[in-house]
Amino acid sequence: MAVDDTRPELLQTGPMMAMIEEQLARHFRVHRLDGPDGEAVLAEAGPRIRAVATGVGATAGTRHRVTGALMDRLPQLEIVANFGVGYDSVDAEAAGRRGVVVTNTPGVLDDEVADLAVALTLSTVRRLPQAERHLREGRWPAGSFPLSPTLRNRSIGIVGMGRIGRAIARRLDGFGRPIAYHTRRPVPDLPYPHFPELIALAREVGVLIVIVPGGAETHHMIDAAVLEALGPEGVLINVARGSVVDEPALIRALQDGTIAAAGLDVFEHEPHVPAELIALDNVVLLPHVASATHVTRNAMGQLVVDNLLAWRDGRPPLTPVPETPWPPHSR
Ligand code: A2R
Repeated sequence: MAVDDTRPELLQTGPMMAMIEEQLARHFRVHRLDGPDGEAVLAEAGPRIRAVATGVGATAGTRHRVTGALMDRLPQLEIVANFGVGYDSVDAEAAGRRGVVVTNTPGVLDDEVADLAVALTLSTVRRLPQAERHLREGRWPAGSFPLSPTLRNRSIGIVGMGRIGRAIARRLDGFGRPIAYHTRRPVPDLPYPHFPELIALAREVGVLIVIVPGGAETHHMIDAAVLEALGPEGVLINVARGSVVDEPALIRALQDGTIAAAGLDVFEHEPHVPAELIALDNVVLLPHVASATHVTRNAMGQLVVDNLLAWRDGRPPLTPVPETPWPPHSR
């Protein structure tokens, strides 16, 4: 390290967008955990690392998760900047105990993810990809595409009513269908009925849209019993995290008609999608693209960098997660 290089040392856990990597390289001395010998990087630079940039989210292998064990190797660590609003690949509780602040990228992707959630809902209920395949495969001259289910006779349940859940509800308001939701605590001043029990909401609605954070609290909250309650006309939409849905139970429910259909942007073991799901005709499958537009991913990337620069300049991080509020003495 050059003697006059005072840039803070930063650990990058995996590949990030070019616009992030360029700025990190300008403002920090970057060490890569995903290089040929991450262990050697940790052993050599770990004691000097003060910041981590991470963003592989749900697709992370265990190696790239920011665990308490990794933080133990980084005794000078002060900040973990996560790309994505979901930060289930960072142990935020462990960070909080060590006085490390974790930041994520909330807000800048709400509308994009909500747009996608609505598109996926309509695609799944109206079977739009299947209809397109009918046309592309030249089957139209031989017969019209079969009539589809509809949103017209359904109420919609939203599981999670945070920033993104509310953006979804605002859009669906325009569809003229009843909306209800499940969270642990009711949201004040919201016009929709709150269901404290998820299973009761599932029983009530024809579409269940899942938009809660991943992690231990929500692991497999959509299980066989919830799917059973959703029923044979029911449609499940998951734009949250794959871990929230018991995927084998969902596959069985789709195969045996326990529910009608599912639209999934996320999976338990991304980027691996079970062959049983791909074989089904009553699913719409997307490769985790809800926030994946140039505009929104750039906004998310800039927020990662801006959080790190704020910390470097001694200003408060812009978007600390609730487990690590700022300033630290408010914890
Ligand atoms: O339960 P509450 O009252 O904290 O409401 C939050 C809800 N939520 C849950 N609902 C039921 N059971 C749980 N165990 C549970 N844990 C959290 O999820 C709140 O209504 C919502 C989360 O809202 P935000 O923190 O504003 O998150 P945002 O920005 O809407 O994103 C949600 C997730 C991300 O974490 C990514 O994994 C995914 O969407 O893309």
